[in-house]
Amino acid sequence: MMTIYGDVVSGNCLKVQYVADLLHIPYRWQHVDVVGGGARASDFKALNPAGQVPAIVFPDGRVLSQSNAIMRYLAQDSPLIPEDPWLYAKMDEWLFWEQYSHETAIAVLRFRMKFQNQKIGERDPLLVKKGEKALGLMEVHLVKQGWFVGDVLSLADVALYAYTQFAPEAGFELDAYPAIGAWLERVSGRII
Ligand SMILES: N[C@@H](CCC(=O)N[C@@H](CS)C(=O)NCC(=O)O)C(=O)O
Repeated sequence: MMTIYGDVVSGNCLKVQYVADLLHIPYRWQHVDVVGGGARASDFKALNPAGQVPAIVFPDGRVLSQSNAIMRYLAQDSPLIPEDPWLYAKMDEWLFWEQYSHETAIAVLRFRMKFQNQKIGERDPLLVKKGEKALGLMEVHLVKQGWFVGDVLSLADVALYAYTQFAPEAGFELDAYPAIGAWLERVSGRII
């Protein structure tokens, strides 16, 4: 059985948990205390030199990190990855966008507010702008279609759900994004 090293406070770790649960892949969960610096401890860095969770370890000792790489590996040949090459590429488009334009703003602001007691008025304005831009782009897309790729739940939805669900903890009012609100409910109905 594989072991997921992670912390449920981390959206990146939740992505891996959601996919494993959705696909009924058995796993052992090994808690790593992210806020307490557990991912930087030398025993964990011996597994993942990047010092970040999530990471998964297979029974034969192979280790894989990076949430989206893990999701793609676990979900291969499953309905969470489109068979059509174009839709597959569009899914990847969202996954790469999520890592650079979405996760880096919303997750960072949330971490500072939730775990480092940063107040809403102290948020980095550039990150606020980046987060608003990301949510705005998602809203425009979701007004037109119910899921990010094609007409079914895919890894693009799982990846984007992970931190969008926590956007209010990063100081973003989701009332301003009704299509995102409806999509969050649709996704949570499938993965929780
Ligand atoms: N791009 C990576 C980001 C991983 C990441 O930033 N992990 C955070 C938790 S969400 C972490 O382990 N931080 C530990 C630290 O900075 O000490 C992924 O998607 O897995």
